[in-house]
Amino acid sequence: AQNNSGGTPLTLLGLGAMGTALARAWLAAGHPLTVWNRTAARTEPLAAEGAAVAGTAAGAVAANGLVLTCLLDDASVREALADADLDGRDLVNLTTSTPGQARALAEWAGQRGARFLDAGIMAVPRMIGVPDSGGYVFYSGSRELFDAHRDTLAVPADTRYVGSDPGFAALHDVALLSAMTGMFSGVAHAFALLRREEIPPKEFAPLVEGWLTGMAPYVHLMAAQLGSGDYVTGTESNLAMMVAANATLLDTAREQGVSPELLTPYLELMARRLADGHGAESDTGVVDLLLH
Ligand code: FVH
Repeated sequence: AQNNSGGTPLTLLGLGAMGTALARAWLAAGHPLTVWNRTAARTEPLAAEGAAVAGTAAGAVAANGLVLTCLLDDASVREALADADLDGRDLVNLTTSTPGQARALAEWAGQRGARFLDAGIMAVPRMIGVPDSGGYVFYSGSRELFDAHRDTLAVPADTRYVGSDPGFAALHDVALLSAMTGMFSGVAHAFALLRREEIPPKEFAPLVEGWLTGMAPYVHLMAAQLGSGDYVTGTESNLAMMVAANATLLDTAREQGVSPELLTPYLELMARRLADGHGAESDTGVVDLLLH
């Protein structure tokens, strides 16, 4: 049984995997919590743990000044809030969105009299409410709202405020998710290369982890080069060498009967940059090739 005295009361719309983890963290920290979920059965375990259950999203919004949404996507947030009176509310959207969707939602909420923060959760449910799990949440939008509720927002995971532009939390979130997607596409290719050999994936996995961890600090060289516009200084592995080595990556994929489709987009951009006369640079210039 949780102690729900003393904490800021709040409302949470959405009790999926992430919403349920968030709800449990706030209940455990003593925050009176009102919940709503489209499928009512999902509220039952939370009710047993002390949450108040609202029958409608509008009713849940009416219950507390601080309202958080953790729903599937932007469309579900719009649908859930359609009939709610947001006047005087502090609305925090923890749903993964695009920067444009977050900015539009901020404008919509502002027109209805609410202060607004958008958020991007950099954690999976098991990390929520666990100190030092490494999880955190990006926030952007109303600084006043963030400052007023900073302690409450910090209950499920650490907070990082990234600016008054309500699109910036989503932008940081999606940029990190995109980096992760690229990483896992490389990992999938690596496992495929070994798939038909008698090399146990379990033995290879620590090598992948160690190699990626060792290479990760390279992002700081890229950042420094993007900042200075000088893509040569600090370069240890130049594009001319890397493009030559890329042929070996493709030949190995062919030998192992593995499709190169996860690798070729990046390798083609490196080759284009080399063809444009940047052989002495690192591959930082690929960033510029991506801009329309
Ligand atoms: N789970 C994760 O690992 C990631 C970690 C990073 C952040 N994401 C984002 O968090 C949002 C919620 O994710 P989730 O894991 O809770 O997602 P589900 O378990 O699929 O639950 C979805 C909830 O959304 C409700 N819902 C869906 N459509 C509607 C709608 N049209 N109107 C109202 N509610 C809707 C759904 O309700 P129900 O199906 O139970 O009736 C769930 O409550 C998400 O943005 C992730 O990208 C999670």
